[in-house]
Amino acid sequence: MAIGYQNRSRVCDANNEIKMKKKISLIGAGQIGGTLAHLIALKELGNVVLFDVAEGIAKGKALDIAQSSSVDGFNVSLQGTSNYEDTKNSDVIIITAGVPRKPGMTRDDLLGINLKIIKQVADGICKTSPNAFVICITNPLDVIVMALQRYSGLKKNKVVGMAGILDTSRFTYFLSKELNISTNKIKSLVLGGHGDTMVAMIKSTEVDGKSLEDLINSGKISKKRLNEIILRTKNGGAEIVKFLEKGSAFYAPAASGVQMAESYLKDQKKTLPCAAFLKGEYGVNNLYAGVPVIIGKNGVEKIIEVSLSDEEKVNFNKSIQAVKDLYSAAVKIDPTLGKD
Ligand code: TXD
Repeated sequence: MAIGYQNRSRVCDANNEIKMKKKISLIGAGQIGGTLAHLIALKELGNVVLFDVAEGIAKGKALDIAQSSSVDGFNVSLQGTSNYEDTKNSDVIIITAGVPRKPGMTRDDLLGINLKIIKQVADGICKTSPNAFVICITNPLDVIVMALQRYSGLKKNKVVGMAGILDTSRFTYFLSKELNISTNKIKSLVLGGHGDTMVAMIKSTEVDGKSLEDLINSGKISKKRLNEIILRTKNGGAEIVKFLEKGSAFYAPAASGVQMAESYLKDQKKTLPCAAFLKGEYGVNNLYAGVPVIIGKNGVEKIIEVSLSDEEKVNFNKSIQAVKDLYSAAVKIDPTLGKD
């Protein structure tokens, strides 16, 4: 009798534990969405609802990950669906719905298709989860996250784009290989638009406490080699698309999205490079672009203005212009995006 009672109370505890957990809805259950679900489950960040128009993909991946819970010992619920009602009252929503690039396609080529998709997603989440922290990953990122905020009407500090963490992580990784040093000894930032004009902030990059400029002056790395690394970072996505042939990068993008969600859910107040809404910071108004932000329980809590060298200012402004140009193309596709 006692054993039965103990088992029953353990089951009740486990169920109550699940009920207490945050709710994270993933809109898009593809390569990144499935990886997000797995990482969130392993970290027990919250209960997962995997949403996709291809309902079978969402249900299959949710069930597959759930079946690994006894192996890895996590206790979260996972559900697959194609019904937005199931995503109701989410604490965090991470959006990857859209089509990825094919070899030879630029991120911008995805604009027309993914703009239509993000409108559907915005309609689906704005009423059911008005207070969620929404992380957008779908490309072309800076314009899609701005369209998402416009279409959904959700608060600007609760709608943010993931790209800078990924770009910075790629730059950091390439630098660590070049200098034969662990990535955790490197502090760097890649800002601006998530495209060919992204800007690696050399001035604010530190390697083992030393500035990159010091390393160049002491011959540890040549300017030419550094420029090659910056170019490889800009082409980081295309390099993987070329290898995969079908689909694009998904492990590092998913890990980057989870870092943002965790900083929000645990109020970690991490400073992370993300696509955030600028209201005059960096001289930019009324546009989403990649800048360092503090993410805590209130969403994007502060935009950090780092000092830029003259060259970085020129390159950052070029990147902002590229985002503005692409947003104008989005407004041509859907004029409602032009209204404040
Ligand atoms: O740093 C970044 N932000 C980028 C973003 C890094 C890598 C990939 N980047 C972009 O993320 C990529 O160019 C795509 O636009 C998205 C998602 O990439 P992923 O590799 O996950 O694409 P998949 O595997 O094709 O998954 C997309 C899913 C797929 O299962 C579709 O059925 C689903 O999106 N989909 C939808 N879900 C919900 N609602 C609608 N309308 C919809 N349309 C498609």
